[in-house]
Amino acid sequence: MKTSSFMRAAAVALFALAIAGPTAAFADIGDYEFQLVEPTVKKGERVFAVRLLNRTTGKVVPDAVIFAVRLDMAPDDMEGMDTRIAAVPAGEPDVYSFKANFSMTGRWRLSLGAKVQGETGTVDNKLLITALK
Ligand SMILES: [Cu+2]
Repeated sequence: MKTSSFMRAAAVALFALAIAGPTAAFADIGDYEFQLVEPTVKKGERVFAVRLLNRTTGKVVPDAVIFAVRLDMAPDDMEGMDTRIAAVPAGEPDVYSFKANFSMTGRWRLSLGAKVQGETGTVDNKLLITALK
């Protein structure tokens, strides 16, 4: 008797969790993701853009605070080869634009740290940009 009432309580609790899960409206910082507008650039000093997507809603988030940016050639085993990167006014709506000198062709790693309004924690993404000839 005792066991079966416990099992029933557990089943009810699981059922409640199953119901609450998909409908819970809590966004998680892990639901946000930076994406490159263009995955490639031409070698040299270039402006490029990223957007921040909320995967839960499918909407872009234009008002995050990007507090850390680094661009280096770690994907091509040149982690020490980093380049200065500066935020510039966005050329199109809902994106974050940056200017950097891609001094070498190959794969560059863009590391972005950002805070999203109303969310706890930080978005910490790494993106691959390929510099072409
Ligand atoms: Cu390099």
